[in-house]
Parts: sequence; C-alpha cells; structure tokens
Amino acid sequence: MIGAKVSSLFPRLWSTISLILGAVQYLLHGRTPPAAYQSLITLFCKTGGSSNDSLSLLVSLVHPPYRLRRTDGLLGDLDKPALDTITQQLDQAGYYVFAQRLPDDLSARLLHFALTHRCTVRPMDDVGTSVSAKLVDHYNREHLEGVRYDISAQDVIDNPDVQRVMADRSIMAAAQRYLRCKPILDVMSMWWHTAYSRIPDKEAAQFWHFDMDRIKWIKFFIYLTDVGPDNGPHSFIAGSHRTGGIPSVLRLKGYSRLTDQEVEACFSRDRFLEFSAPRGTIIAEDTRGLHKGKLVSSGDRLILQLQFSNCLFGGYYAPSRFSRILDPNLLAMVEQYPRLYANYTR
Ligand SMILES: O=C(O)CCC(=O)C(=O)O
Repeated sequence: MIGAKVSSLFPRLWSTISLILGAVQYLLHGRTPPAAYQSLITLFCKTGGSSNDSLSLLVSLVHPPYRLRRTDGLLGDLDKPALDTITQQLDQAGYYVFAQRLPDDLSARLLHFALTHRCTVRPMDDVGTSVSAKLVDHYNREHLEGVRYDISAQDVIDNPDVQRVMADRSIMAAAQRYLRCKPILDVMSMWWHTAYSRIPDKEAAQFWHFDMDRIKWIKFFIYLTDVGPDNGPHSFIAGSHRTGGIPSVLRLKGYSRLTDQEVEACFSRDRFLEFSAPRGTIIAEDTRGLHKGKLVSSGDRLILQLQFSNCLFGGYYAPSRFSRILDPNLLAMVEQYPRLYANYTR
C-alpha cells in the first residue's frame, strides 16, 4: 500500500529502493527478484545509464580485475597498447571489429556443427505468445520454417570448438579491460537468421533495441558465415551505448523494440553501422547501445555469441553447466579464473 503510493509519487526513488533491496537479496541468495530487475530497467530508462555506471563502479571495487599473465589468443597478442586502443574505441564508439579472424578450420567445424545439430525454430511475431519454439533435427537450408533458429545454450557450451573459444585469453582480456572488473562469461548462444520472411521480426531481434539484462556487459559476435548486405548484417548505432546516448524520447518508450523511422529521426546517417564481413570476423559491442540484426533478404547468417558481464544481477536465464570440459585450456582457465566461469561450473 505504502509502496504503491511511493512508487506513483516518486517513481525514481521507488525504483532505487527496490533495486537496493533486490541487490541485498541477490547477495544473500544469488537470485534477482523480478521487481529489482524491472527497477534496473526503469532506472536506465530514466537516467540514460548513470544508474548502471554507479553500480558498475561498486562492482569494480568489490571484484577488481584479474592480474593476467598472458593475453594472447584468437585476437592476436593483445599487449597493453593494443588493449588500450580497443578499450578506447569501445568506450567512445561502443564497438570494435578485430583484424584477426577465427581460423578457417575452426569456423568450418562450427558451421558444420550448426548445420547438423538439433535446434529450435523461434516463434515469430505473428503467432501469439502461446506458441512455443519448435525443436527440429537440424537447420535445413532447403526447407525454412522460421526466421531464427537457436541452438540450446547447453549444446553450445558442450561443443569442444566452442569451449576453445570460451577458453581464449585474448577475448577474456579485452572483456575484462572494458568491464574494469573480473568478468563473468554468462551468456553463450549460437543462432541462424534466415530469409524466411520479407518483413523484420521483433522476436528475432530485427528491430532496433537496447539490451538491459545486466548492469554492464560486452558481447562478442562471431560470424560463422560470410555476411554481405543481403545476409542480415548485425547493425549498430555508433556511440549510442554512452550515458545519455539514447535520447530520452526513445528511452521513455521503455524496454521495447523501435522502428527504423523512430530511430532514424534521432541519429545522423553516419552513426548507422552495418557490419558486412567475411566468416570468422569477431565484433565486440556494448549492446546497451541501439542494435539489431538487419532483415535477411537472401541466404542466411550464423553467429556464435559470447557475453561477459560484470555481475549476474539482472534478468533470468535458464542455468546450464558444462557436461564435460573437453578443451584442456578451458580446464586450466576454469581453475585460474573461477569467477569468469562461475555461471557454467556452479
Ligand atoms: O542478430 C543480431 O544481429 C542482433 C542480436 C541482438 O540483438 C543481441 O544479441 O542482443
């Protein structure tokens, strides 16, 4: 009763109280109450991101970065100047496209895995919420059934080639530098986008949006097929991840999908980026900024994605744990960096 009154009179104050109470519960029980997660989103929409920035500062104090002895790997040997350059561009523009690509044999094996492994067809916007994802034996390029096909997080993390990427020291180093704290690798996903539909689909993330599942995070998108302008390149608005980077007129629409027209009215043309790039390309991006997958007009696109966060406070993801660690480097990394893999080892 009192809560309802305070929340209508002082929404920002109420969200702050609910967030603090939720953070205490999270620290005690490791779970974020739904109301506190909603408050994280509400405060982002109201403050433009300064609420996330303050919380991130606290997390960095509690979990300062690991001292890394080695930072070499799939992205090359990332010495201090290289990490400085990457972090500076991420801070300013919100994205970084690495010159180093995934080795072609690794991309080829991951592509084969995604072509032969079971996956689910994600229900599209026009089918109502009662329809659930359809499990199929494998993604069949000759017989499309939807726009987005997801391979389950469990199957993704149990793949030995994915485990090699998860164990990569250079990717981890870039993530840690950007997050300014010990990172947690908390979301692993792999999905196809297809040319099934002529109109963009919200459920397949083909409308502009920002993410807000965590306090701070960074995603690595790895293309496993060549991506040209017709294959649904990942798209981003440069600099929109910065505090206040999304104008309030868009933020105040809440946590929702936005049309091209709404977004084009707010940013100059030169800020709109489409990442057309060959297979193996790795893009780091702070998806607090506005982004989407462009509609696929021909062919398809396969992505492997890693998300590193500064804390697991926030949205709920079904838990998954490694069934078996098959990559020897990953075993060593899990021992060395327990917080990094806590989401998959608990
Ligand atoms: O498929 C894409 O390019 C968009 C992905 C996306 O929205 C996300 O990972 O948050």
